[in-house]
Amino acid sequence: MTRPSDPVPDAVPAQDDVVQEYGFPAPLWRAVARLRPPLPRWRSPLRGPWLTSVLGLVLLAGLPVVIVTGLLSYVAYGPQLGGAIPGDVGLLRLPVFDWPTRPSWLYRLNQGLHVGLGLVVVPVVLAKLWSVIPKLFAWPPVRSIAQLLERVTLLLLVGSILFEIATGVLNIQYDYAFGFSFYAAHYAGAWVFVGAFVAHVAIMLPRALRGARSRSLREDLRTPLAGTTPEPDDGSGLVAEEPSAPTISRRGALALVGGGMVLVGVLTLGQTLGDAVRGTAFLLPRGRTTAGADGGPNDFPVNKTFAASRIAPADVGTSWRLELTGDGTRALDLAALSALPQHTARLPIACVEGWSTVQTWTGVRLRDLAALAGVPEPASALVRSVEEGAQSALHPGQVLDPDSLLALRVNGADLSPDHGFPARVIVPALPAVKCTKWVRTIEFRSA
Ligand SMILES: Nc1nc2c(c(=O)[nH]1)N[C@H]1C(S)=C(S)[C@@H](COP(=O)(O)O)O[C@H]1N2
Ligand SMILES: [Mo]
Repeated sequence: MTRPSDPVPDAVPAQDDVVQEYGFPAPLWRAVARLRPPLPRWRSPLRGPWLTSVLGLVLLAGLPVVIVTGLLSYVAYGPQLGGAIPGDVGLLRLPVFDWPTRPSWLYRLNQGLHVGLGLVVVPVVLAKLWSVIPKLFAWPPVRSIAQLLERVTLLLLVGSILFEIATGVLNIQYDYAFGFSFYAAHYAGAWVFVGAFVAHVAIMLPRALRGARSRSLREDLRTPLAGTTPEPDDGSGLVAEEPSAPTISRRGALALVGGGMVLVGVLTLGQTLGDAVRGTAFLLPRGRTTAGADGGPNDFPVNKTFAASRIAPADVGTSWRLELTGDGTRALDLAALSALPQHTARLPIACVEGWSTVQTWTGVRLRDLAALAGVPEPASALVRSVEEGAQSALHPGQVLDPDSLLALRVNGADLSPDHGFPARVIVPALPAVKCTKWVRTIEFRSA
C-alpha cells in the first residue's frame, strides 16, 4: 500500500498554530517522515472534519450526563457513610451528603440515565473512533511538544472510554471476568476519562464548531450515494488523500449510527421502565429474569437468589429473630414484627446495573424500629444480613423517611425466599444494592 516514492512534504501541512509555533526542528521531523513504515492508508470518502465534528458534538451533549450521573451514583451508594469510595483517594474524594429519599424514583432515574445513555452513546463512540483512525497512523507521529501532549491526552481519552464501556458492560452482564474490583476500577477509569475529556474539549471545541458549520446537514440528508463526494481537505489529516468511491452515502452513515443508538436505547429502556416493556430488554440479563415467572406477587426480577446466597434455610426458619441494637439489644420474631404497626408504600428497586422495578411493599417503618431500639434520632443505621458479609449503612434521612421500611410483604404476599424472606430493607431512592435482603440485625447508632 505504501509507495516508497511518496514525496516527503517540505513544509508542515497546516495543522494548527500551536503545533507550528512549538514544533520540533523541521530537519528532524522531515528525517523521521522519510522513515515512514508501511502504514495503512485510509480511503473512505466519508471521513472528514465535518463528520468527526458532528459525532464529537453529539458526544459532548451526552457524555457529561453519563459522567455526572455516574459520580452521583457513587455518592448515593457510599458503602461507608464517610465516603463514596473505600480507602483514601485524596482529591478524588467525592463530597459526602445525605442522598435524598425524595422523589422516590430519583436513583431509578439517575441510574437509568447512567447505564442507558452510557450504552446508547456506544455506537457514536465507535463511529467517532472510526472517523479519526487515520490520525492514529499519522506519520511522523509527532512534530511538536504540543502535539505530543495532545496525542497522550488522546491515548488516555480513548483508553479510558473503552475501559469504562468494557467494565460497565461486563458489570451489567454480571460478568466479573476481570480480576479487579469493578467498583474501584470504574471509578479510577472515570477520573482518567474526565481529565482527558475536559482537556480534549478545551483543545478541540473551536475546531469542532467550525467543522460542524462547514457543511449543511440538510443538504447531506438529501444527497444519495451517487452524489456523495469527499469533504474538502483542510489539512486536519482526516480526509483521505486518495479517496475511494463511496459505498454508503453520508446520510446512510448517519442513519446507521442513529439507528444503532435507537436500537440500543430500545433494548435498554425496557429494563429501567420494567413491567410490560421489560421483555424488550432482551440483551440485559436482569432485565428479564424474574423470581417465579408465575405472574404472582413475587414475580419480579431477582438479583441474588436465595440459593445463591448460601444461607442455610434453617437460619431464616422459625428460629429467625431480628436483632435490634440501640440503647440495648432486643430480639423480635416474625410474629412480633407483624404485630407492630404496618405501613405500605409503592417503591422502586433500582439496581446500580440500571434495571428497576416498582412494587408495593408492606412492613414496619425503620423509624419505628429505631424508636423501639431507644434511638429515635439515629445518626446512622447498620443493617446486616443473615447472608455472610452482606450489609449496608443508612443515613439518618434514610432511616426516618415515613416510607422507609423493613418489609415483610410485597404486593400483599409474604416475601419469597428470593426477595429476602423474612425481612428486607426498602427505602425510597436508595440504590437497591443497599436494600439488604434476609436481614438479621439493625444497629441504630446515636453518634
Ligand atoms: N443480602 C443481600 N441483599 C441484597 C443483595 C445481596 O446480594 N444480598 N443484592 C442487592 C442488590 S444488588 C439488588 S439490585 C437488590 C435486588 O433485590 P431483589 O432481588 O429482591 O429484586 O437486592 C439487594 N439486596
Ligand atoms: Mo443491584
